[in-house]
Amino acid sequence: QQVVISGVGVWHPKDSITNEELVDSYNAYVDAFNEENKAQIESGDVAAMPYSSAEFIEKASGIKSRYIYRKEGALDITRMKPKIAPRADDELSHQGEIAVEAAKLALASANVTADEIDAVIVSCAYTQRAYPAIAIEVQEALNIEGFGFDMLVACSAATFGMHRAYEMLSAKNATRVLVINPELVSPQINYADRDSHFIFGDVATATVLELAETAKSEHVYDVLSTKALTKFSNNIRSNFGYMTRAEDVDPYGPDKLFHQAGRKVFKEVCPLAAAHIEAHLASHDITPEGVKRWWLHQANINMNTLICKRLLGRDADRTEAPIVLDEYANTASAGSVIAFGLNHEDLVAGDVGVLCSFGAGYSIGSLVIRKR
Ligand code: CO8
Repeated sequence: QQVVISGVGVWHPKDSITNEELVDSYNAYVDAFNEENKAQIESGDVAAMPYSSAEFIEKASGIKSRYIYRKEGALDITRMKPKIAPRADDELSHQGEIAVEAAKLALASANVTADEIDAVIVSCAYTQRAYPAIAIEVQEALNIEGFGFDMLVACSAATFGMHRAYEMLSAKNATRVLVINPELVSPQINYADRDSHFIFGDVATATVLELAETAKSEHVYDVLSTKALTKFSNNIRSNFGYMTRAEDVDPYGPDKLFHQAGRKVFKEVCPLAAAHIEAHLASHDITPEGVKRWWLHQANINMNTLICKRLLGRDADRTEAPIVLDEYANTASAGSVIAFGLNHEDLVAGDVGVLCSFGAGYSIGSLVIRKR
């Protein structure tokens, strides 16, 4: 029973923010903060905030721009967060809406209709509520019979979601699975923190997995196997959660938003990811040289360069290891799916590729796939 990926969809909001726009807003915020706290800064009681720089951002990360679901508010120095109007219980939620957009694209790519799906997994870094599951809401919106559930695995949510789909299909618990990654991350970004204000963008991706015998699309990929690894680390963390109310702490404090020790993450995750991928390929007697395409997690261009160099002993070119960071930034778990979605149609039968995520948790998830 060969499990395949038969469709992929990438949806992004229409609004985006360039590095220059982001830095202009952040630096204006810094000026206002430093002016307001002038006396305490001079007495040494408060540290002056430093400026951010568009050149630093591009050099350190490869990011030039990012999409944002609601641009209004995010660059307003009196607000520093997007302004998202709440929706009533009987309206489609924001995250449900972007999940449906990506799902429709993936269904079209797989050449199937929603009534041919019988399981929905919504897997991403955050869900906007605990219940009812966003997946069940999407299931209802698309009129899908069967079952759905949500999963959270931060950066590896998309690959781990595909892993679960692979297992459900192998176990015959489902016949066609829709895995959706509505990465609506902008509400969790601390736009007043220069270390992280530039990192993330909003996007939604989706994939369709099924058995080879039912696949109808033009581009079908056999999933040779899946491999996962997790190792606990506090180096990427958000303490936002339902306990906040009972803890009587500031629900908007910086520790409630995304924060990280970026250097440590870089140093620790790169070797882990390279070793993981090498071992996964070796289990199929495939060497890195035998891989036609690397759809890697998109957190930082220098991480991808280093990981490819470790694997190949040389630099990978942009065709072999596509980078989408310049346009999309880090989109949590969706990065490797965007890279795959935008860069796979030229592969020919027999070409092998690796989809791999790595990041918060730490978590690493890979799929070795081969064009049918
Ligand atoms: N502008 C100017 N200077 C800056 C800025 C800035 N914006 N930011 C930092 N600097 C300064 C620093 O203060 C430092 O100054 P000094 O040398 O005086 O101390 C100097 O620049 C160098 O700083 P770093 O050493 O931190 O710079 P790096 O070259 O390491 O780059 C990165 C920083 C880009 C953060 C890099 O370390 C990195 O990308 N690391 C890997 C991070 C990573 O993979 N993170 C995973 C993210 S988690 C994820 O993908 C999903 C999580 C869930 C989603 C959350 C959504 C909100």
